[in-house]
Formats: sequence, structure tokens, C-alpha cells
Amino acid sequence: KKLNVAVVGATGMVGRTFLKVLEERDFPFDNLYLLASKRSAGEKLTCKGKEYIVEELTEESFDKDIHIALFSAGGSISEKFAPIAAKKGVIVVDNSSAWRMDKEVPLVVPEVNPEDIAWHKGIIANPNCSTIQAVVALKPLHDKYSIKRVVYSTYQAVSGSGVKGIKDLEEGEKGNDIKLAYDHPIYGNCLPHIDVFMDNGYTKEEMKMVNETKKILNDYDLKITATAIRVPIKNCHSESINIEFNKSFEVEDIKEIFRNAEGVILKDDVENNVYPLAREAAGHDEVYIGRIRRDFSLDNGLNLWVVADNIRKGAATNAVQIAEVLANKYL
Ligand code: 11C
Repeated sequence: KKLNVAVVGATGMVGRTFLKVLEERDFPFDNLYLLASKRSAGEKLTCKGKEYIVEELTEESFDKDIHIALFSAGGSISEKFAPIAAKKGVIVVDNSSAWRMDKEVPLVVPEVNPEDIAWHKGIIANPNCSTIQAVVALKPLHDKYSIKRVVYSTYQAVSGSGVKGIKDLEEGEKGNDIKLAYDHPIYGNCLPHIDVFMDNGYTKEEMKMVNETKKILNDYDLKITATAIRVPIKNCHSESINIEFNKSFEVEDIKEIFRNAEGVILKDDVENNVYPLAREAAGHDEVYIGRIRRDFSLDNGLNLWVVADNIRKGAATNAVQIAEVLANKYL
């Protein structure tokens, strides 16, 4: 049986990483279609040693025999084209925020809630990068100790803002404070501002972390708060996660859980200055966890430091993993 895949937004940063990840994981596609805006049509990209010409995305693009479409072309493209593709029988794995909180759309991290893929109606949403790495850490702990409350503090890389964010940092490093992606220079700064501010005083990024975590863990009683910070590093989001459990735990048992958890690399040996670092996680698909220690200010409190490549596990890899589950189990 044939398995044909389309990548929508193929020339963007996540789009190109889709191709890399499909190749690295030897995703078993027969035909691959690369779609992008008119501006990028005609560009040539390679995957698994074969050259492909990028085609313009139109409503007719999905008339071809496509089984899975990986979308990463921004919210408005997803809003318009994901339903068009789904109506034509394509299963869309969408990296934008357009469909994530839709009740008809599963929001999936394969290590956490692969079972939710079963109830898709043509669109499956890929969560926000900072949420993905957090829930990979939270899930095995929630299963065992029942989480009551979570406090997220993030340190997010400029690659989360795409090429403009990287350009702002690189130019800033040369003494040229341009502001393509941010309202203030990112070089030499930490900006407590990711995505737009909402009426409640939080940013949209912070509210994504709160709402998406509840949906993925399927627990709407969880108490969660978040502060999301943009920091002047190129790649990988780092997160301090403070957790209050309903049940008591031993720190050693938490380490053992992470030693055995799917998609996790435990980096926790402070005597030898070993802890997760952005530069080490860059280019990898796993979530790195360390600085595991009791929060003595609470009865059942824990602190973690969680680092992952936001373009890979936070976007492209997670979507390809969803496609792998589709290919192995549902198609
Ligand atoms: C950032 N988390 O680091 C954002 C990027 O909802 O998919 C991804 C935004 C999203 O700026």
C-alpha cells in the first residue's frame, strides 16, 4: 500500500527540519510533495537523496493522492487549508496554533497521549514547543504521584520566532540593534514577552502552556501558571518547572522514572556539574531533564530543569512522530 506525504510550508525553518527528520527516521513514504507560497515555488529541496521541486500551495494541491500532510506555514494558512485537505481525505498534522484548542481536534505528544490520535476527524494538532517538552516531563510523574499544581518559567530561544528572531540576535551580536521579531533588542536582554499580551495580563505563549498542558494530560483540574521569557540564545528552550504533587515521593524514584521514560535523557549529576544544557540538546530529538530536587517550601514539591530542541522535538520531530503512529497503526 502506498503512503504519500505532503509538507506544507516546506521552505520555512520547521519545513526544512521536517525533511531532515523524515530522512533521519527513514519515514516510509512513497511520494513526497513539497508545498509553499507562490514566492517559494520552484525552489529545490532534497530528502532521502532525492531532489524535489517546491510547488505552490493551492486548493487543488490536495486533489493528489496524499495520505498525510505536515503543515507548518502559519496559523492563517492552516485555518484555510487544513479543512480543505481534510475534506479530501488527507490527514493533516498541523504545527500552528489554529486548531489546538478545537474540541474536535486531538492535541498530541506521542510519548504522552498517542491514544488521542484515534478520534481525529482529519486534523491532528501539534502542540506549542514549550508545552511539548514540559508534558513529556510531567506525564510519567502525573501518572504516579498525581500533580496538583505546576509553575512554569521558561527561557526560550530566538529560533521560536523563526528567521527574524535569529536575525535580531545575530545583528545584535554585531552591535546592530534591529527589531524584526521583538519590541526590544534581544541581544543582552531577557524579554518577558512572547507572543501578544492578553486581557488577563498574561501573554498568549503563557496561556498556551496553561491550556495545552491541561488538554494533553486530559486533566482540567490541574492548577497551572506560567511566565515565558525570550532569552538571547539561538536554539533550544529551557524551562524551570515547579510541581506540587498530591502524593508523596522520593527524589531517587523520580530519577529512576526519568531514566526509563520514553523520549527522555536524564542529565543529573551536580557533583560533576552535569545538567541539561541548550547547546547539548540542540540537534537532538529527546527531552533533557535534570536539577531534580525537592522543593522544601511545599509538602510534596519538586523542581526540574527541562531542555529540548524547540525546532525538533518542539515542532518537526513531534509532528513526524504523530505521522509514524498514523502510518504504523491507522493507515
Ligand atoms: C516561540 N513557542 O518560542 C513559540 C513558537 O504556537 O506554535 C511557536 C508558536 C506556536 O516563540
